[in-house]
Amino acid sequence: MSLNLFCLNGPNLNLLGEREPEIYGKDSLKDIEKIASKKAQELGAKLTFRQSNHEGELIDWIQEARISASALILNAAAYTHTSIAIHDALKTLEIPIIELHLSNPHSRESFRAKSYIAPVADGVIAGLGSAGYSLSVEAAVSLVNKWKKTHG
Ligand code: CA2
Repeated sequence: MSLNLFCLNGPNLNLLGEREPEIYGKDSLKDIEKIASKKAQELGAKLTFRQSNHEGELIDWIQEARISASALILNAAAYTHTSIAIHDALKTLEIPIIELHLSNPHSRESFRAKSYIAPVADGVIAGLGSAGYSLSVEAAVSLVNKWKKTHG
């Protein structure tokens, strides 16, 4: 199994399933990890799935992805809208990057319309709830295979 996908999750996503189910759904992050890992396995990939409430830890993992990952799926949560440091870290990657959100930030408060991730992402999946995680695994595998075809 040569494809290693990183899926990194930002602050407060450890609370999924416990609060605000009307916005983020009923699944816990552990449930989501199980479903997305199964999808990755079906597609011949491994999924490294992590969550942190700390910006610096997320940046350390993004730097680790430079060396160890074939693609990065990132739900940076509120850091999406604030973090130039995460933007800068993502710019150093030469692998496909997918920005992911459970909700659709554009249909919510205006401060969520700004994303520091989108300008450095290959694609964005938002508003599809926990299904977005499996869809982003499919998209990541497809982008890696496309990249391999063009770069040999
Ligand atoms: O929709 C998404 O996935 C978000 O990235 C979630 C972030 C939010 O700041 C972004 O605008 C959109 C918030 C994650 C908070 O997660 C919670 C989960 C359960 C209960 C409370 C918060």
